[in-house]
Amino acid sequence: MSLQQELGALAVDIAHEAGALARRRREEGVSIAASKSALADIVTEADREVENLIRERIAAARPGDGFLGEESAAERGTTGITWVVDPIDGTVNYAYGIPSYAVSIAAVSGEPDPREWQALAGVIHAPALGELFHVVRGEGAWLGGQRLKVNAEVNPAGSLLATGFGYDPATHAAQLEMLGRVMPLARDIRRIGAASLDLAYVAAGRLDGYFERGLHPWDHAAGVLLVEEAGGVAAGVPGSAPTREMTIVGSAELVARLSAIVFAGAAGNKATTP
Ligand code: LIP
Repeated sequence: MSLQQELGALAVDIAHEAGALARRRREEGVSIAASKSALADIVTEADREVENLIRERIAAARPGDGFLGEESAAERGTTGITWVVDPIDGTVNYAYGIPSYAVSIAAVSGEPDPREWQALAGVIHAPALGELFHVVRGEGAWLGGQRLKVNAEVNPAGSLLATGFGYDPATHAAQLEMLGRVMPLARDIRRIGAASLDLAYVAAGRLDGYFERGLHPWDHAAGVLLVEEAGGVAAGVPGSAPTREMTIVGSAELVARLSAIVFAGAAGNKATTP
């Protein structure tokens, strides 16, 4: 078994356990533990409990690996591998009882910086929806046993696009202005509320493309590898990998068209980065 296969198998194993815990806690009732960057940016007790479980399982299986999670302190490792984890992506959906939430776990090599790392394996598990997306670099992207492929067809009706909005209300005007510029490209827009699922759905061809400003590394680490292994392209600002400034994924042709629109407006309109 190669290193990436070992990392992928561990990620899937942990995601099953973490997803079961998240779902159980949801059924028992969810309590908000705190707000973070803005009033709307909540963390639940379950977010923290699930991340602790993931962190403990990884440390037991691979002591020395680094950890970069949404709810706990970052830790640099000694092995060259870092785990990038969003224990419950789609936290607001989770708090409201909307089933579109997911455990997102990725293993990356190199610097724990999305501009520099190489993602080796990942998993996105939506326990309430009964779906587990998994990926190992060089071995394709999968939903269970079904191989995934991004949708590269250009539909005359336009593209089915997903996006999202930051928790900080101060970012909404610029994000809505950007959406207005993108809309002529779209047949419709979806706002699912969990970046990892947006990314997984692009990989699965359920969406043609997805763009969002303000994502954290744990939101996109696993999903970007899924999209790339499904034949898609992931971009940030022109010439960069996805970062907080921008994440755009889809077929190469759609990403080029979306980037041209998204960044044409940015030149004249100093959009605030959340
Ligand atoms: C969320 C993302 C979503 C984005 C939200 C938030 P969280 O992550 O999945 O796409 O629009 O602002 O970043 O906070 O639920 O882990």
